[in-house]
Amino acid sequence: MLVAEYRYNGLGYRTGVHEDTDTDSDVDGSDLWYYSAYDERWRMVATYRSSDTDPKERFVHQQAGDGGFGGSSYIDLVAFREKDANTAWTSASDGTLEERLYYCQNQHADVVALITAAGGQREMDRYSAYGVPFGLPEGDSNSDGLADGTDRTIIQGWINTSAYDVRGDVDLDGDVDSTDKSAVQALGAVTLGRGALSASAVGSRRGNAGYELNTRLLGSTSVVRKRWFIGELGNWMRRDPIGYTDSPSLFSYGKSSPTIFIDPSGTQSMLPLPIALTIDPLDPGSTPPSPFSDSKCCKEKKDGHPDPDNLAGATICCGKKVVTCSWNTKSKSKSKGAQVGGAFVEICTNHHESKHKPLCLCSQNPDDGKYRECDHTGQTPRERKKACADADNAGYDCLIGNTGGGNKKQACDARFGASSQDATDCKDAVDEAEKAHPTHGKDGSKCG
Ligand SMILES: [Ca+2]
Ligand SMILES: [Ca+2]
Ligand SMILES: [Ca+2]
Ligand SMILES: [Ca+2]
Repeated sequence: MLVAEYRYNGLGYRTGVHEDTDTDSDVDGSDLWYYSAYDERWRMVATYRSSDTDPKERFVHQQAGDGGFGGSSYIDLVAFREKDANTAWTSASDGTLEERLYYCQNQHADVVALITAAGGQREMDRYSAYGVPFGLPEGDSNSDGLADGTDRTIIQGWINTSAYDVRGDVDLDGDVDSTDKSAVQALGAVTLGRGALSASAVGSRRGNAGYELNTRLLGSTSVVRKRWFIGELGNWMRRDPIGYTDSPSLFSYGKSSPTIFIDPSGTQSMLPLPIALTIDPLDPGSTPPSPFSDSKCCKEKKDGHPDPDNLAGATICCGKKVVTCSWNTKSKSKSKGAQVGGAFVEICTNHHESKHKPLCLCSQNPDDGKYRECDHTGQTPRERKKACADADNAGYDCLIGNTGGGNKKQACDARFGASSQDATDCKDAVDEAEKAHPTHGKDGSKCG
């Protein structure tokens, strides 16, 4: 007996789906074919029923960058879906897509909530590590996967005590009241829970990492471009078509670290874009530095330095981007004065590094494709010396300016009061700043 059949185009896009739409437990001539339309990035943008001329649904994806038409968003971030909701899914499209649902995806790109055009909740989902969904229907106030009488009793309790719980606030207007309860009541009983992504009335199919789930098949199988993925097994359904590039195991998913990696191509693990920008994948619980990429490059630079405590700043290549780093010089004392001293050293370090910045070039190494350390390629040695001297002078001018001019040590006394702790810390900070640039001479003679 035929359970389902599919059609693909020459590029491997799944274009046709033939499943048991009349629910008589077979797939035959009385079941409808549905056809998918794709954009140039292999994203499904519309579904057509049979030979209808109008779609039953269409999707708009996030396109961050370049005026809203760029490729900076993760490929499977859905902004919203519009659906022909006033006719049954199996009826011909009437050409008007009256229902819009907004898709909310977490930092792993899993679809975790659907929001109506009016701003209310529709349903939520959570996922196992390998993407088996746990559907939470609208009004499921105890998160057991069922929306039923028990939930309405709970919601009535919240109403009685003026308690707030977002699971009961189905219209998301900031309260739990009789309007919310009536909305839930009108839906009747809905059962989702483990393995069930979406209520039939909602009909969402986008699940973990935004993949398209085959919701009519048993289990959690997703169509992920080059391959199908089986959530319950945590494996791909077939070998990696590009071989061992991604992993020594041809069936394993996301380098066996599915909470970190995703694989929208079906051939190559990757970090979801928001994670790549905000979270250290090797320490996902850490507080994201801001801005991540710059501070990460600066941290690596400092960690890799033979004497990191004496490094006040640097101008480096972060990929192909030039980044100016400054590290508050190590304060010997924890007193307030040391912090003041450290802070102005940091400001002056920035003055110094900002002189380097426009002259720094980041060229790509043709051998390994990596970007070389910032250099002043293209400048003559004389020009390079002058640039270094300018940078050093900018730093020293800044320090002297901040300490009142003249002798830096005396200036610290003048600024903070002779023999005060603040003045001592200020002098320490100046000493540390000088030590931080042991290879820089004021005339640029030692500049590299
Ligand atoms: Ca059938
Ligand atoms: Ca309609
Ligand atoms: Ca419930
Ligand atoms: Ca409400």
